[in-house]
Amino acid sequence: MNLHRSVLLTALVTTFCLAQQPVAPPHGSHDAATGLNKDLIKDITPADFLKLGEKEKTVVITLVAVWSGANYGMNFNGYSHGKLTYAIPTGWNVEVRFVNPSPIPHSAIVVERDTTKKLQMGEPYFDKGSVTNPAQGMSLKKETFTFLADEAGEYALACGFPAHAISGHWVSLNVVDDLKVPTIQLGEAAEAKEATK
Ligand SMILES: [Cu+2]
Repeated sequence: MNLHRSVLLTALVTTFCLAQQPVAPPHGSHDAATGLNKDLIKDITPADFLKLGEKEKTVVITLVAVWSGANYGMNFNGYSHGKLTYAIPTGWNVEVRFVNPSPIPHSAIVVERDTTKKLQMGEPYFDKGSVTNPAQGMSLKKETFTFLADEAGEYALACGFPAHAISGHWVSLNVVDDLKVPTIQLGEAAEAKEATK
């Protein structure tokens, strides 16, 4: 190979390599390995998973998809297969702040517990009990929805993206008569903790 060709080849290889570099996002909080936009969750701690709302009989649930790598990212707040349990008194308003910091689409929808065994979640059990388009999912985004938990029963906060719930992408939601304060139980062995402001 003559010098000319060698220099040209080096230049081509260099250009190719530079083209393969990930483009830096404007805020530098984008994790190149996972694609997570950590800006979306930087202020969220486990204390935010359940909080009392400002108004009477309102509660705020923060539900983060891909909180960790658990269950291949198909978790909410780090838990899958119903192993995080929310209990809400019947007749309370529930505000769900759903966040998906990952580029993989996920969503959130309230369904009856048994529905999580299906491939498709269908319509939310309670009126307005899901993000806008749960079957389509959303990535690198957040959306809040509020519903009235007006019927006691065993439900799930599930991912509505096809086949995610059956793969474990759901947590438990119980609507309970005669309960005074909403509670959260992080894991089957843990004690249920009452919501505070
Ligand atoms: Cu999902």
